[in-house]
Order: sequence, then structure tokens, then C-alpha cells
Amino acid sequence: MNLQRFPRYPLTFGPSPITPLKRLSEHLGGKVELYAKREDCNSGLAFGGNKTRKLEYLIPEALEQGCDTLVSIGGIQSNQTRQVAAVAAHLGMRCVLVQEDWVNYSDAVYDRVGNIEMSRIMGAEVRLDEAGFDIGIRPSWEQALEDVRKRGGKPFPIPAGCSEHPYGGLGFVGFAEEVRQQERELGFKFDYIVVCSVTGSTQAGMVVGFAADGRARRVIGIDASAKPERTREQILRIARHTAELVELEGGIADEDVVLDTRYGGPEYGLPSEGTLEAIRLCARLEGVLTDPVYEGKSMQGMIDMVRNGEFAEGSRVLYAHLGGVPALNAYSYLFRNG
Ligand code: 5PA
Repeated sequence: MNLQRFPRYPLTFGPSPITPLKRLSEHLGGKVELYAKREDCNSGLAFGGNKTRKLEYLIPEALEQGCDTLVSIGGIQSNQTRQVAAVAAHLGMRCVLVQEDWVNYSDAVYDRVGNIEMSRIMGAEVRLDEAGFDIGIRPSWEQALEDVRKRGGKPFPIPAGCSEHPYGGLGFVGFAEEVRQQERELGFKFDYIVVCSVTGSTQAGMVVGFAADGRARRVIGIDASAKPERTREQILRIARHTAELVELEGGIADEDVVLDTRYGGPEYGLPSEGTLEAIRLCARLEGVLTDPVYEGKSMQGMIDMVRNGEFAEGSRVLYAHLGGVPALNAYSYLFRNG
């Protein structure tokens, strides 16, 4: 495998820490050891997260092409767009963000607080659009690119979740390399890696990265899109493309993409009672926060699988905490009583 041939522009602090979730593991019976890899605090740029790691492999291309405006897209509380806004500010570029109506939720200040508030503070041009949830390429986004060109700028398009960008999967190939290095220091290997999936390039990168040591199927994706067929297809497609880029020996089989569809409901962006319970449990036992859109759902999945005995006794499970906590502010009504 050859990731080194791709230039990387550093935006993160370096390897993100791995911390044990000791009290949560004990609470769940102590038969499975849970750990978290903290992508949620991987950078000093507006709290970072999984997109910041992905952007490290996209930004060299933007710089090489002489682009002056980063253009991206997401829901109103998108974490992607907030991270793109931060990176643009950091690099002295302009930023245009299309923020669509992806979620059927309307806390009074949903479009004022959290991610979107931070993007506005960082100087991004935020365009609200009424289109609903879709992880593909949108006309509103094409329009934003065209508008930048019309006013003499040079846009660099960054699709939803960085996923449709040809280099979108590379960052999380690097994640797997980093975990292997950390495993050498820890003196053990993880049996499973749990990761939340929506636009797919996070899991796709991990599948490729862990395929290098035979662990592709140990990457357990938890769907949070509530449209899992589309997400699964996208993960597989990106994984195959990324595998070619890094010259992975052996390629990627259909079965290498494991996507659990039990926790994505009731809808994208809306938590179930079980999601809320998982968010509170991890917060109260560990002081680790997760959000109702993404990480709360993968936390719920991991907790549920431990409770059901789906991980063999003695397993070590690594929860990839991908960020997303700023969106908690937009769901204040759900947590008004804690
Ligand atoms: C997101 C995505 P992928 O999109 O790579 O599958 O990652 C899912 C994911 N956790 C998991 C957090 C905190 C995320 O933000 N967020 C999107 C966004 O617009 O923020 C791309 C959907």
C-alpha cells in the first residue's frame, strides 16, 4: 500500500489520542474493553473532526490549482461545512457554503447556533437552500461554483462529506496506519473498529487501510443516513477507488463493507430514544459527548452490541469518535431536562 505518494497539508494536531472508555466498559459488564480514538479533538481549527483529516489530502490540490475559494455543501447543522469554513480561514481563502434542509427538526434556533453559527463567525458566505437530504451532487452547489467564477474567483469544489472527491478516502487510510502505530505502542491490536457512516468516505478509507492487515471486515459501520442502500453502495465504490489509488494488494470485496442498519432511524438527523439514552450514558459515565445526528447513533450501536453479546468476550473495540458535538446546541429542546 502506498499512501505516501499523496501530498498531505497538515491541519490536525498529529495522531489523535486513543483513550480507554473504562467506566462505560465496566457498566456494560466488563467483558469487552472499549476505547475511543478522538477525532473529535484532532485539530485546533474550530474543533476539527473527520472532515479535517480528509481535507489534509484535498487541500494540496486546491493550492496547486491556485484556487481562492472553498465551496462546499451540507445540511444546516453540517459539521463538514464548519470544518471547511475553518480551513478556508486558516489558509486565507474565501468560503461559500450551501446549507440545505436535510433534517426534519426545528428547534427555535436550529439555523442560528452550533455549526452554522461558527461558519458565519469564521466569515463563510452561508447560503440556505430548501432542498432535502441527499448525499449526491446538487444543482444549488453547481450554482454556488458558477457564482464564484462569475465574480472572478477560482472555486475549489468540496462535495458533501468530501466523499465524491477522488481523494476523499485517503485521510482515513491514514487513520488505519496511525492506529497500527498506536497499537505497537499499546502492545495489543483492536478486534473491531466502530464507525458512523453517511456519505461513506470515512468508512471507505478505513476499510482500505485495515484491509492491509486483513481487518477490513472488522470495521463495523453504523448507518446514520437511514438510507443505507445508498450509503453502502457509496462506501463500496469509494473503497474500491481508494484501494486503486493506494495500490492495495488484493482489492476490496463486497463483503468487506459491513454496514449495520439498525440504528439510523427514525430519520437522518433525528435521534431515537435509544440514541438519546446512549448519548446520556456515555456523557455521564465518561464525560465524553456525542451528538444526536451521527456519533450518538454509532455509540448506541456499540453499546447495544456489547449488551447483546455480539462481540466475543475479551474483545477490544475501538470507537472512532468523528466529532459533531457542536450540533448539540441545535437540539437543546431534547436535552432540556438533561
Ligand atoms: C459525519 C458526516 P461520512 O460522511 O464520511 O460517512 O461520515 C459520517 C459522519 N460523524 C460521522 C460526524 C460527526 C459527521 O459529521 N457529516 C456530514 C456533514 O455534512 O457534516 C457529511 C454529512
